[in-house]
Amino acid sequence: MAKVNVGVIGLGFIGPAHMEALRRTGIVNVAAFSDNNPEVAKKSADQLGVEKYYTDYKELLADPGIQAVHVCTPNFLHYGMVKDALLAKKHVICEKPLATTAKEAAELVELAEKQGVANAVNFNLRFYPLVRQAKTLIENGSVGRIYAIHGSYLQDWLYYETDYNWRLEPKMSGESRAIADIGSHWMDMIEHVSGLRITEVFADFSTVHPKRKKPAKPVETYSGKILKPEDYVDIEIKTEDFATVLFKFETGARGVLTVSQVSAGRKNRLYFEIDGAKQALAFDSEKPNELWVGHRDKANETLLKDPSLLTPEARALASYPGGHNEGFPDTFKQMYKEYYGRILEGRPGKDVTYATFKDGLRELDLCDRILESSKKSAWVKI
Ligand code: SOE
Repeated sequence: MAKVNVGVIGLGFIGPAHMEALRRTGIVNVAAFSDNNPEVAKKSADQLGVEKYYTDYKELLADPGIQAVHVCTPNFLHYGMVKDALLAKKHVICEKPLATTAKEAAELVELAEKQGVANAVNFNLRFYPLVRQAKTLIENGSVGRIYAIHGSYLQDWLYYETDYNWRLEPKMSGESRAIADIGSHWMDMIEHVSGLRITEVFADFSTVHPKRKKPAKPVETYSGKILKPEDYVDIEIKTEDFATVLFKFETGARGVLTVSQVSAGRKNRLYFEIDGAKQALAFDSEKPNELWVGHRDKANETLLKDPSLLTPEARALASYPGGHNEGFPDTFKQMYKEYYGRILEGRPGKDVTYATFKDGLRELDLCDRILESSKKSAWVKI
């Protein structure tokens, strides 16, 4: 069976997650990876069972056997690497954000269209089966007119002032942090699910730790090391740990989002609730195999992920029978099945539900306006 030869650029914590999911699609050959740290590259080649690896991503892009690449490096490297990959006529999946500025993202959207290659931004959370169930219930009229959309995305991995990561440094991550890093997932998901476009935002940011202690040694995301007090240096922090955003949608519906990376006990919890004229829907990524359905005139319901009970569109994203839970890693697999399936069908990027570079640009535009609103403390139109 034909397979697409794929290369992954940048390992860290998310690169291997991409590689594992790619292998589970059954239609991709993870042919190579690159990481600029020779020790990491050598150790990873053995651990991940990938024979061919590079320490310069440009050599991977020059490999004629590589048809598609995933960019999984820190945010500030995305623009240059994606541009080089597009110029090499590779299909590209880029971890969010597409770039650190909307201007750079717009250039990549145009170049990807010119090159005629498949392009995606890794908003993988769209691919939970019950998120797709919510989307199709709204599309088929079961929810009715949407009054309001509210929710949150809460984490605690930056809870202490000694928690440190490259995402805290605007030069590497961009001017917004919590909103751009995880608020973007929530906004992408609710525009995708509801079909409504955000038209105005009012944002309030809070930097809970205006000073953080940066370890003198490099620390991988999510794998903090026990260091001694003298191993830290003080760094001034200006990006947001916590944010609330009010939304107006094109139909007059309203919304509100809370984003936090300092909420103890919430490890990586995305939650939304959509209030409709006929019923309400709620999704909680800590319980991704359940969809809550709220009613005024009868008992509320909890739909468990069971393909036989799902709409055809949602059923397509469930690989296991009812009661066999699917979660975060499966969302990558389902996204890549669609992305690479279209390539093998000879119609890259056609009839897709994954987030394209255009959607990646949308998120950067929204984040820029939210940042502007937080500075002005005023409503800002999109
Ligand atoms: C850190 O906040 C992070 O790894 C994000 O960068 C990812 O996009 C999110 O899926 C999980 O948390």
